Amino acid sequence: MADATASNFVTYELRDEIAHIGLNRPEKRNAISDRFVETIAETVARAEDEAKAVVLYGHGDHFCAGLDLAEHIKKTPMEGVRGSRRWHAVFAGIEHGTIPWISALHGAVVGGGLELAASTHIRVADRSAFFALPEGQRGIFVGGGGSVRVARLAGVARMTDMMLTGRVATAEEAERWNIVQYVVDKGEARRKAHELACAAASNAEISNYAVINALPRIQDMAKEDGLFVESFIASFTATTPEAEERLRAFLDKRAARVKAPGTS
Ligand code: 1HE
Repeated sequence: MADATASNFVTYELRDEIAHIGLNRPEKRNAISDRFVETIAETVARAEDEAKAVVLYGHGDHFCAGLDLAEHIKKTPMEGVRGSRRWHAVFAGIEHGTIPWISALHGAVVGGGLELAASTHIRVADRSAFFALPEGQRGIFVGGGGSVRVARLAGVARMTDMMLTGRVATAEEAERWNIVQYVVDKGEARRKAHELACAAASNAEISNYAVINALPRIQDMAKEDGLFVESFIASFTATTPEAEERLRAFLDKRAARVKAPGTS
């Protein structure tokens, strides 16, 4: 059953070992305040304890309108730095945790909402989703990791265009720009995200950990360093008892084969 946290900013529900985490401030379009960030942090910790994967979605008509601008208006420069560093820490707990996160996006995926989505590992958008970085229009800059994560997904040129001109991308454009990996019909994003989360949750935990932690780090390494690290991770994962059992299951014809698309 859905279970709202103390502050009600986030709902939490465990389905088939998949945590469904809902941003729950629809009257403010799920804009993220300081308390809201702390609630997300608590929920990240709970999911890490209980779930094998997470689906992150927004209640109401939008995924997330980003930073709570009403709260931000009164901040000193140092409060702004601390706030941004806190977002970094909480979002890093998602990106570099131990389980995969799939975001299900609809409506506005804007500013800090896009930064939050960028810290998840797979993004599914329905056709109502739209993507923007209106920080320049608000007189501010990305502070939730966007200059690192969104720039790595979409490229600096796309991000610069979005930030300088206020360009708003459709779900289809966001897929072409590598911001999202799947586009589905309106209302279908959470169902698709759950299906993907179940697929990811059926992998060996250590492989998932390696995928979500090693790939982004290796991408930042020099080629030879990346290859060196890859060998160690490959050898470590392949020599676990779970890998031995999974490899044996395949050879004994007890495990599913890879199927060509469109075949059953
Ligand atoms: C908010 C916020 C918010 C809505 N902070 N209160 N983000 C933005 O610049 C996006 C600002 N929001 C919008 O452009 C629109 O609200 C939406 C396109 C997301 C949705 O439009 P709509 O017509 O459905 O809703 P609305 O009527 O604009 O907003 C409903 C209420 O939510 C309204 O409050 P009310 O008291 O008048 O009912 C809005 O003020 C409130 N609301 N968005 C506070 N963001 C770590 S750095 C990250 C930097 C950023 O994220 S910058 C981008 C901020």
